[in-house]
Amino acid sequence: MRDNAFEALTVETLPARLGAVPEIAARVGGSPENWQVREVGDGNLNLVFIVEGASGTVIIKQALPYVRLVGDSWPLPLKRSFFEYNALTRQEKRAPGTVPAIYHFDEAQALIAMEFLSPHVILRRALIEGRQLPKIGRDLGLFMARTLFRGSDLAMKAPQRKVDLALFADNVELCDITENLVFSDPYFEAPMNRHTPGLDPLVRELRSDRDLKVAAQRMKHLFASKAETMVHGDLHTGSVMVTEEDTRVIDPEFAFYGPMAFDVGMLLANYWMAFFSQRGHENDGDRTAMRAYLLGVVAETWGTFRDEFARLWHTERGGILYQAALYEDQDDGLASEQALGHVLHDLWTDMLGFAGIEVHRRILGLAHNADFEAIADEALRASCEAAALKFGRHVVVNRNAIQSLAELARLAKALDQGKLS
Ligand code: SR1
Ligand code: MG
Repeated sequence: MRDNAFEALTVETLPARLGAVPEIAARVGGSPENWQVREVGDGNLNLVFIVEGASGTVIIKQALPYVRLVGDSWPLPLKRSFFEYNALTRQEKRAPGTVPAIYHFDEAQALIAMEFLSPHVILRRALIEGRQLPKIGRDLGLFMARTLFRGSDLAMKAPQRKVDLALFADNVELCDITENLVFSDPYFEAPMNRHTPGLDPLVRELRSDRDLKVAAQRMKHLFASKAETMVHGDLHTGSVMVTEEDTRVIDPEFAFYGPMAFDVGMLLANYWMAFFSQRGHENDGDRTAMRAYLLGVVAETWGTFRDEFARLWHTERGGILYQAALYEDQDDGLASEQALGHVLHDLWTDMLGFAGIEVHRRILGLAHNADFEAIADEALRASCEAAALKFGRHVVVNRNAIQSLAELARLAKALDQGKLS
């Protein structure tokens, strides 16, 4: 630690190593040898410690030089911590109060000390347990509209945005994970893929589905080339912590300049997957109300996102795009509305495309969702996953023709009830 060369923390070494950092020592309090330290990381990539002392509790997140899920055979640069830190600070400015407070960042140690959120739990866990969180639709819709709009050429000054674009362009390896794991691997027999055995016939069908494979690559093309705003980059329900009253977004290490609709599509896909997994969690009671709640959350999230985006369009459109000089300043408000309509329409179709792909990769690729994985009965799990896969296929292939979320809610219910093959 003296020359500050990277060294992974352990429960045993953490107090001595971080006890000397004033921002951490002051928050935790007491003497470091009395700190209670637990490693609780259950994600795919990093170490996460809860450090408790006489005055308080702090989270220490440290990147490892490899993918934790796979091991040191898959190296991954530590700089992802730098991107996470920079994304968190921008998200806090653009959507205050929606991310954990940051106390300290050590780039060489790839370490971020941040607020311990309590009694928050991971949203995915809460949805698996059947908890209905009343605020997530509104909170996450606002979070996305504010961070995505305010990080784009609709709002930022062009020189500042270009500096940020260049900064996040170096997050090459994490983009590469998404480019392969999300957009390509699910559609062929890639070495790291796995799926529930009962899905074999459907998986063969999907992997030989020409329209689907073309649509998936259309979406990958957009992901790789539409450098529109700073996206979170991994906005699934495992990246959200909740209580009944509070919603916080965590883990933006995949942040980069990409398409706005990527975050929205990924989040909605994870709600839909939570919907399709409910049949597998009915041991402790019927989940009909939970299913209705989840479809309501999809609608509320999208509706809030769209309305807040429109509000920002009317009040904060100070960037180089769709300048007021051409529209409102010439008393041509209708032109501004027409342009907004086009932008929202593109967001809608792109959101649907990204959502369908995200559903597929969580069932066919390397990184699965606990929503389905926690279903012990393999035949039941395959049946839930099959309905989700068919839904994902419909959404991505027909994204230009889908008119409403109500239409998709009807489709989701019919597939879930086995009324469509
Ligand atoms: C190898 S990383 C697999 C997945 O975990 C992260 O949370 C991202 O979703 C990534 O795609
Ligand atoms: Mg993560």
